[in-house]
Amino acid sequence: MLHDTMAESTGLQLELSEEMRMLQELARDFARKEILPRADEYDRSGEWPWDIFHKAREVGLVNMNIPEEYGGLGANVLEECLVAEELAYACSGIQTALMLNQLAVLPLLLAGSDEQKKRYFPRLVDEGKIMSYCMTEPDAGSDVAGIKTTATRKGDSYILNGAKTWITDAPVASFFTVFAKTDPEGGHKGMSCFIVERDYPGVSVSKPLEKMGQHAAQAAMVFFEEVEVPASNLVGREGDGFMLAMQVFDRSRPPVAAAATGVARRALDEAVKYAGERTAFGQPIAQFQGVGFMLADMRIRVEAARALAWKAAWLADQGRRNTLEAAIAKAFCADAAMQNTLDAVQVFGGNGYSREYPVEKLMRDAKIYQIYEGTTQIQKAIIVRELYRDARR
Ligand code: CS8
Ligand code: FAD
Repeated sequence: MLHDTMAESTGLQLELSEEMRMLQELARDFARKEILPRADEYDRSGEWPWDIFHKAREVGLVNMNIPEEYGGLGANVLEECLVAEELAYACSGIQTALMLNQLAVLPLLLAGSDEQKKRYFPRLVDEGKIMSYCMTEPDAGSDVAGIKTTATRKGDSYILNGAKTWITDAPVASFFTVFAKTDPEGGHKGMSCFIVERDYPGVSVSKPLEKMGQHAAQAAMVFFEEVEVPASNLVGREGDGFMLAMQVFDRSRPPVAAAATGVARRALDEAVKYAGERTAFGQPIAQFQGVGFMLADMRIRVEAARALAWKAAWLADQGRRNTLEAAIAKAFCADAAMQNTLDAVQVFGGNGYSREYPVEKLMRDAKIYQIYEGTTQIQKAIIVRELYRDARR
């Protein structure tokens, strides 16, 4: 029998509530006033944007998904998307640095105990501390089940040994959510998640890794050498770490897709402005069909990207499984950001290649969307897997 891939079609609610519109406007206003004017400075210095982070904390634009009872906003995934797009429009490096806590706390939100939430959330919200998400290792990125870091039970503790790499915000983090093997032979059921404090003996962090773009979002290696972690820091049940990580990605990929949409939209706006003003052969270059059609394609991508990100988020907020839609959104939005920024550089001609103009930074920043939070190839692998999962049911 032919498998009908539309059988799971779920409908769509596109209207934002009044509260959501206000949140979107707050984020847009903050991005234009506080981030946009500083983006070039942070791109050049590569410093972590503490001052912007604290201002964002004051207006409630960080730690958004932490429940209100712990001082957060209790935001849902769609609300995170609205903010991510606006902040990334101004600078996706600063946006990534600021919103990383919202990825790192997801394991606690999904599987943490009340005691863990009470112990850590106030330190993020009230004290402005940073938490990083430690999955990737030097020898295992796409292959989550292939990580090598171990956590061996010893009395009331676990002893962690291993190395993580490309950990965003690690240079400034006080806490880490760390995935490690509690049963190295256990395959997908041999992994668990832990909260590790930077001050625990045996934890060390490298200096920031040098990278192509998103310079404000520092990333580093994190090392665990005979680190004693109290058993009370196990998040969820032993052996549930792989599935927990997958559930985290279902919620974290839509906001990443939305951030990529913000970059795609910024590239469009810069290109539209420039192509309307720059003249060649006696007319604005936008009037050449070769340029105008590029602008039209960029607009199409922004529109489609946002719709996909929002749909993936909305499904998560309905408590429905969105693995397929999150992967579709992440893959499409990342490619949209990359193509739009490439096209923006093209529209700017020689000036597009200059650091004096904003679009070369956008192009450098955009590339990471095809890599982090699961590469574009991995999103496609998930889409194929989900197609056949549906068919099996
Ligand atoms: O390994 C998985 C994967 O997701 N890899 C990508 C890794 C990744 O995304 N890393 C990102 C690190 S964090 C980061 O980059 C942060 S960047 C900064 C962000 C800034 C934010 C502000 C995989 C490739 C998808 C799967 O691996 P496999 O080992 O091949 O496992 P499978 O066989 O596919 O799955 C095993 C079983 O688990 C079930 N499964 C998988 N996913 C899900 C979800 N929900 C429910 N169940 C799931 N999402 C799957 O169906 C399999 O079940 P079976 O019953 O065994 O068939
Ligand atoms: P690999 O897995 O070695 O992949 C190499 C290439 O092979 C890729 O093109 C990939 O698509 C392809 N490939 C691999 N497997 C398959 C397959 N099955 N099918 C088809 N193609 C495949 N990780 C964290 O845990 N926390 C963070 O905060 C974090 N932040 C990051 C920030 C930056 C700036 C960067 C660069 C990375 C960050 N990462 C983070 C890591 C990121 O998630 C990984 O780099 C990514 O998942 C890819 O893993 P890898 O680099 O090991 O590449």
